[in-house]
Amino acid sequence: MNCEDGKTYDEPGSCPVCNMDLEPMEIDESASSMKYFTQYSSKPEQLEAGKEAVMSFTPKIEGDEAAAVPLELVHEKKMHLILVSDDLSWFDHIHPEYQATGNYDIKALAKGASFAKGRGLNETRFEAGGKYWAFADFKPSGGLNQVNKIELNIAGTPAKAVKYSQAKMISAVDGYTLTLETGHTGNGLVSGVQQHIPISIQQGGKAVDPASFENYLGEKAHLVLIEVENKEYVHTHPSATGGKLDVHTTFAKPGTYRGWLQFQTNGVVHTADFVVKVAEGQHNAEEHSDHQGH
Ligand SMILES: [Cu+2]
Repeated sequence: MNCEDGKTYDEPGSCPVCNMDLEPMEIDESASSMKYFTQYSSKPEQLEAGKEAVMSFTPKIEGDEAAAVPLELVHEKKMHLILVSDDLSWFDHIHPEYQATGNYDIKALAKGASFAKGRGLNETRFEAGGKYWAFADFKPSGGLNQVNKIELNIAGTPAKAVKYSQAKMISAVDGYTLTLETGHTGNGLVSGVQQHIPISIQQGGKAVDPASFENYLGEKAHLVLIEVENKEYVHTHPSATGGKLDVHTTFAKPGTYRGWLQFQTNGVVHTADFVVKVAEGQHNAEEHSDHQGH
């Protein structure tokens, strides 16, 4: 089953909190049984902080590596690439550009070089050395959505690692204050069961209805969550309902997740960041409807 945000759920029905219907998925059986991976290469081979490079990501089929893998447009792009530093203090969401050679390329810019057109869609910059992760998010034609995690090692002086232990449910960005409201579930977020997180938005002390947001890549908002230890990845699209954003997602594993919510107003993309704690769930769907506090 999947909900309109494209996330998959084990059970049919609707969300017990906001009653959003979960729709059955249409999948091409042969394409969905294939195993995909993303081949990665770069020029130069060793990336270096603050130095220019071209990085190539190529979707491949396991056992049939020579085959071309056509991708479907998902949220206006064929491939979404999430880049994070290993400590998850740094985040970028860009869109590799298709090349005639079959790979999808991004450019790492040199220190001081300016991004094309304010912020190039396929450009990033590694300011510090160290370990990074790339998540290539794409959907082969007729197949299931894929997320391939690729480790990147950047030469150069590393930044001081940030440790995330405390939850951060309120985020201020560009004059907006966003609050993740998980109080209604009583005991916070748990793994293994679909969770509903309403997000309220304020600007200058007044509530802002996310329905007024411009569409950014076909959605009112995009939320990426990555677990700090195992780098478990969740990409979801909150819907704008009743003056708030509604996140519906299932965390496969418990842990501490960093979250980045992106939305657009007046032509500018804003990124609000969060830290979310997810406790080990009982894998019991009944728990979700428990509105009792402690
Ligand atoms: Cu994207």
